[in-house]
Amino acid sequence: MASLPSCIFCKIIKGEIPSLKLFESDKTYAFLDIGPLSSGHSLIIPKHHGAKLHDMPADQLTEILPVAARIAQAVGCEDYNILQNNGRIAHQVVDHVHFHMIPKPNEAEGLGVGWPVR
Ligand code: DGP
Repeated sequence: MASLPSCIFCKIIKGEIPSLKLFESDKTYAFLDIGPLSSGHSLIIPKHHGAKLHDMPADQLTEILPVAARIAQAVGCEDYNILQNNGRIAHQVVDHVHFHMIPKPNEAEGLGVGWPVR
């Protein structure tokens, strides 16, 4: 499985940086975002390192959305955004493909708050 030693998310996958893990399989890892936009804000990532979505082999992405949906269910949220940024202009900060699952617990935290996301 491709891994980049200098990548912060590869370090999280390997346990070199601590994270609040929500799910792990042979090709997928999910954990709580360090700067949550709402309670339960999670990141779902392929273990295979790729900076942008088009760098990723399709077979490394098959679990991402099912895992995101399972986490949303597990935290009891019906309304949520799935967000995936590619490139600086698109607000990508960490160059390891990741999908945000951002719960929207009530109308007061609607799309007007924190949107577009970093
Ligand atoms: P993006 O802008 O899409 O690249 O979002 C990167 C997200 O990664 C951002 O919401 C904060 C999160 N993040 C960055 N470093 C860490 C870390 O060390 N631990 C955790 N849990 N999240 C991190």
